[in-house]
Parts: sequence; C-alpha cells; structure tokens
Amino acid sequence: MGSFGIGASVRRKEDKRFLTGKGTYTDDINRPGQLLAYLLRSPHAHAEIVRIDTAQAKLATGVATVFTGADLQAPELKVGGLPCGWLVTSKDGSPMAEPPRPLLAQGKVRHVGDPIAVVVAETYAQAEAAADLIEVDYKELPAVVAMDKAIKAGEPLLFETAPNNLCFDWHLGDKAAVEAAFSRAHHVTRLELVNNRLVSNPMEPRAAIGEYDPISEDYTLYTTSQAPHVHRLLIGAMVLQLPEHKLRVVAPDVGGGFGTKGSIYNEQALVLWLAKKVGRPVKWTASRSEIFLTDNQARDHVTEAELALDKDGKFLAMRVATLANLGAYLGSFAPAIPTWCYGTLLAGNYATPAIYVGVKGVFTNTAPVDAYRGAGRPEACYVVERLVDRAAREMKIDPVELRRRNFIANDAFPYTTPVALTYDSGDYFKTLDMALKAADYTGFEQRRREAATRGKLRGLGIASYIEACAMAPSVMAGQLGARAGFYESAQVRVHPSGGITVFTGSHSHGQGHETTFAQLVADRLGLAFDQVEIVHGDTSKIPFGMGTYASRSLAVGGTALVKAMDKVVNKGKKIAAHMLEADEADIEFADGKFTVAGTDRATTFAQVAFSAYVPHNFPIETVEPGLEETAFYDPTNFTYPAGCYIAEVEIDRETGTVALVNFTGADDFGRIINPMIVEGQVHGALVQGIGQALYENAVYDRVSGQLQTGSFMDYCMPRADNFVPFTLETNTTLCAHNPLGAKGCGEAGTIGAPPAIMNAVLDALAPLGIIDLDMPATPERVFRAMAQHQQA
Ligand code: SMO
Repeated sequence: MGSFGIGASVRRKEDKRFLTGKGTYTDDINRPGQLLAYLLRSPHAHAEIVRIDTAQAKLATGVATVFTGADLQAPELKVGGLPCGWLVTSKDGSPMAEPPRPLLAQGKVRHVGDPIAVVVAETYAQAEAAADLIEVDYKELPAVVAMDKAIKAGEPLLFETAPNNLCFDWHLGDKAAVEAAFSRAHHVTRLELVNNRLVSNPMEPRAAIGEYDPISEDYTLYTTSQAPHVHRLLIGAMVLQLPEHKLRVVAPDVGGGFGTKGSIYNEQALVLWLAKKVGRPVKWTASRSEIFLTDNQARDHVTEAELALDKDGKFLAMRVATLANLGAYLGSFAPAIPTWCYGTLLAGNYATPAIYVGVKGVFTNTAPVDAYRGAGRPEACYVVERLVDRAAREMKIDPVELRRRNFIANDAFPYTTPVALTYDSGDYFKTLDMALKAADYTGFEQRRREAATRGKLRGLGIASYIEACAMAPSVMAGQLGARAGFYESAQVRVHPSGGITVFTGSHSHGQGHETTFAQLVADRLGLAFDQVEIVHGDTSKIPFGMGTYASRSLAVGGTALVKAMDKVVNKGKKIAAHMLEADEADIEFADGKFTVAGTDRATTFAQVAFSAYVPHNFPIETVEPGLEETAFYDPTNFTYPAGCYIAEVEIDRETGTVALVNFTGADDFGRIINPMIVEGQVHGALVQGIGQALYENAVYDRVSGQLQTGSFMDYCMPRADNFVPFTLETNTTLCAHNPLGAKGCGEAGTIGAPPAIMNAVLDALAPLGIIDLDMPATPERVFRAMAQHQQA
C-alpha cells in the first residue's frame, strides 16, 4: 500500500497537535463552575490518627467543603475502598492478604503522602491554604521500611490481616527437579541482586475531574488513564457501587502512562464522590511532589539467584528467591507484577530444563509498588542476564558462546518453558549475530586498549531479552489469578462516503495509535490513509476496552481491528453481490475493490459503502442497511518479543563516572506497521532502562520512612546528553497465533537495557577484581567500589 501502508514510516497524525501545543490533557480541561481539590497528606510513614479537626479549614476563604476518612465510612454512603484486580495464591494454597485501601486514611496512615483529608475550594491556592488549618494529632509508630526486617516475627505490622507484613508467599516451578539438578552440577553461580526502586515520572502528572448531573444521575470522569473502561469498572461499579453505565470515563491526551496510569487511584474516585456532594465539578491535579510520594512506584526486588551448569556450560537449573516490595497498599495490578509477570520470564531465551522461583510480597510503609514499563519482565531479565554473564566469567567461557550454547533452538518452537509459558516463535541466534555485528564485537578489545591509553576502563555488556506481551489470553489470565480477561474490542464504522471511523479499546498515551491503526485500516481496505480516523479513550463512544499496557495494542487491539474489518468486507461482499448481480460466493475483495471473480465487473469500497446507507432494492431478507461492525479478540497465547542489546561504557578512574559510549542491538517484534514509531518506542524505553541502570533510584530512609529522593534534585532522571545514538537492527519472526504476526515493541528497552549496561560496567571493572555492583551505577558507587579494591 505504498507510502501509507504496513511497513511505511508515516509521520504521526498526532504530531500536528502535539508539536503545536494543541494537545488536550486532563488539566487543560476546565468544566463550568468547577471547584479545585487539595489533599492533605500524612507527613509520617506510619502513625495513628488520634484527632483531626477541620473546623477552621471549613471557615476559610473560598472553601466549599472539607472531608476526612471518617466522613466516608458510613455504609449507606456506598463508598468502597480501591479494589485489586489480581488475586495471587500462596504456595500453601491460601489467598494473598488483601487489606482494604480506603479513599482517605481511616484511623491510621501507612506511608508519607497517604491522604487523610480533602479540601474543596474555589481555587487551588485557597484549598491548599485551608488545608494548613486542619489540625491533626498523630501518634507515630515505628516505620516498616526494609523488607528483610519487615518479615521478621515481632516487627510492627501495617495490617493485622497480613502477619509478618506478607501479602503472599508465592512460588512456581519444580523444586525437586531443581534441587536434583543442583546436586549434580559441575558449577554453580550465585548472585545477590537489588533491583532498584523507580518512580516512573511521566511528563504529565496524574489528574482527575469529576462531574455529576443530578437530573440524569450520570457521572463523568476526565482522567489520566491507560484503560478507561477498566477504570469505569473499578471506580464506577466497585468503589462508588454505581450501575457502571452511569459513569462515563474520558481519557483525553495522556502524557505518558508507563503502567503507572493503568492503575486506579484514590483521587479519581474522590472527585466523583465530591462532585455529587457539592453539586459542582471538582478537579484535582497532582503536583510533582505528589507524583513522587503517591504515584505507584516500581521494581524494588531483593533477590538471591543461582544457576547450575554442567562442565560444558550447559544450564541445568536455576533457583531464585525474591523479596518484592509492594509498598503500603495494593495497586490495581500489583500482586501480578512480581509473580506471574516475573517468575514466568526466568527462562529467558534459554533452554534451562528446571527452574524454581519463590517470591514473598512484602508490605512496607512506602508508596505502593505496581506496574511500570516492562512490569516484572525487566526484573526477570536482570536476574537471568546477570547470572549468565557471571557464569561465563567464572567458567572462563566467552559470554556470547555461553549464550549460544544455551539458547532455545530455532526448531524447538513452540517451546514450553519450565515456568508456565509456551514461546511460539523466535530466532535468538540470528538476533544475537545481528547485534554483535552492529556492535563490531570483534573490534572491542582494540577499543578497550585504546580507552586504557586515555585512562578509561572500557567494558562491553550483552543482554538477551525475552518478554511475554500482549497480555493476556483470558483463559490463561484466569489461571494466573487475574479477575478479568484481557481481550480487546474494535468497531469499524464505514460512512456513506467510504470514510472510516475506528473505535478502539486500545488507549493511546504516546504510542501513536491514531497513525498506526489508520495505516492498518488503509492497507487492509485499500483506502487512502487520511480517510481513516481513530477514536479512543471515551467509554461513551467505544463498545468496551481493556486498554493499553504490556505492549498489547497492536497484537490484541490491532487483531480485533482486523477481525472487525474482515466482518465489514464480508458484509460488503453481500452488498456488492447485489450491486453486481452476482453470487456472493463469487465476489472477491482486494485493493479497495469488490470484483466478480474471473471478470472485470467490479465496484469500489466507496460505492459499496454508499449503497449500504442509501440502498436501492436491497434484498432485505439477507442484507441489513448500514456498514458497521464490531469485533472482540481474545488472544490464544502471549506474544514473545525478544532481542539482544550490547552496551559499551567507559569509566573514569578519577571520578567513577560511567559514560555510555556505544549502544547497539537487534529486536524481534514480529510484524512492524510503522518502523519510525517503533524506533521511537524503543528509544524511549531504552532511555528508561538505561536510566534505571545508571541514574534513577527511589530511596527511603530506613528509620523514618521518608522518601529521600522526592524531587528532581535528588532523583536523577536521564537527559539527552547522557546518551549516544542507538544503532538498532530488526530481525523478524512472526507471531504464530495472531493474523498480523505482531509481537509488540513498547517495553523491550526497559527490559534488555539494564543488564546490558550493568554487564558492561562489571566488564570494565573486572580488571580491578570487582565482580559485583548494584544499580544504579552512580559515580559514588563506582568510585567506592574502585577505592575498596585498590586498598584490598
Ligand atoms: S507497565 Mo505497562 O502499562 O504493562
């Protein structure tokens, strides 16, 4: 389909508004008569609320109302807490602890930033000023911060219903087979790893506007969401206990979701409840400080991992024990991330015959931890690829060679891992070879020597990665404890002119769906690209949708779109058959034309569309007027994007500064619709992945539970000048079970980049005898490690 079809780097339709400042984000929306909400938040990590007095605040200038947790407690108010979308079962068969998460704290606060009261006023400044007048007496409790301490008997508890602060004690794999393999191993590699905690920091802060119409009794929520229908279900039906069609959720332009905006939050339910209470729309927008304190955070694992190898370096088994921080409350998807999204990926790209993983989910007095770009898969890849590199070094086998010896063979697909997944397709050897070539691997030792002449320690690190994306086949999701299936919907409305509006449940928060999906439609229906418009993000327009996360939009939402288009074509054939006075079975559709097979009798898609709405002598027994079709697609398996990244770093011996000097790789995302958009997605994720490895770290004081990195002064975000141009190749093996062959590309960079970087850093430091270092490899950490080894 030439310059606008599948495979064309079409410039994004969205850029016209984004690049001219014409995007409409939630905070750009102002409703007539709206009030502003400010949340008073706990300054303590763990405390009892002894007394709250809001009398003075209620009298302050401009204040409409003030509410505390107690005001929300009465059952007749029908306000529930925030529900969790996932149920994880512990290894003893018991369900996870699922403590309540009230909209405003009730009796106790559990992290700094926990909301305890809300002030609604004419202006935000008035609400903020009035909140200062609220008197609160706290009785401070010891803060639970470090996970190893939190799970010890006798430590303070966040919830009485979660003994030892454990949410779950989950496991996966064949423990006996793993023990047997370890007992006959030639070599065992052991590692202790910290996967550092991150704040996702989307450019656009979370925001919500609630509106209530007392005549129709309809609610509207404008908000920063990755999944408007899921938010409607959770907030409307479960928190506010409404018939869910009485709530409309609109997610306008969203400035970065990253998983953080996939979950629901207190403020989204609060503004709706408040709008009804005060009879005016209520708006809330997070400050950057609130993002640091209350957005779901990410990663935060402490892991012991072991790899057993035979004398030839063949992997025999892997054993992993992880403490996963869940923070103070369960986010919407939180229990799934360190379990099913993590343990199942520990096979990596390798044919490791036996794997056993145990994960303890721990409550601490810190912000909730939930999905963030990659969500579990980066943590898994980091364990696997650090282990493989360490094993290579210990066994004196080239790390490339060790990977090749253990990769899943090309003829082994579909390949069932010992941790519950079946990879459908891939070619890890070719992907590795492409990455090595792009990196000029064979020239590296020369570059290392050259760097040494400049006083730099140069290192090269490799990481192969695998993901399970396109979450998730409903039947599998159910087995994994999801409380919903993860299909997707698409509606294709053909207008009489032949133009098309697509309504998709896949929400776009920077992914470029308006362009990619339009290309897909133009290509498949033989239309002009600009005849296709994509609508997303509004529950009043879209049939239903499970939203965007897990790199699923093309593989799942795109497939639903293909199915809906197939239905349109089938109906078009009936209409064309009537128009061409031929048998329906003889009508063929290609390149925007319906043709009677074997003849030159044809009619265009546009003529059929017109005829569908302006019918003449239709055989109404067989054809209804109109041309509009809806399809739901539920995948039969996850998709398995894979790739290999190679990082080169140089370390300054004087300062410990790590400079990224080369970054190359090869990805296999299956079918690609728009290479330029894919490249942008990969670059964005690489920057976040490299950010985790070198810069970003959310640190809590271990005694007070205060977030020590609560602003950009202390939380180091990567910047453009930290990077070099990325050289990325593409290998393509098609997904075997969706018609597009698409696998997904949104998260790869966050998964593969951290181990590639850390393997490079450790390769650079190896000559000094340094064999271990945790992320982020800041100058201070590297400097201290070098200083210690010089003394030793
Ligand atoms: S962390 Mo993502 O929105 O699957």
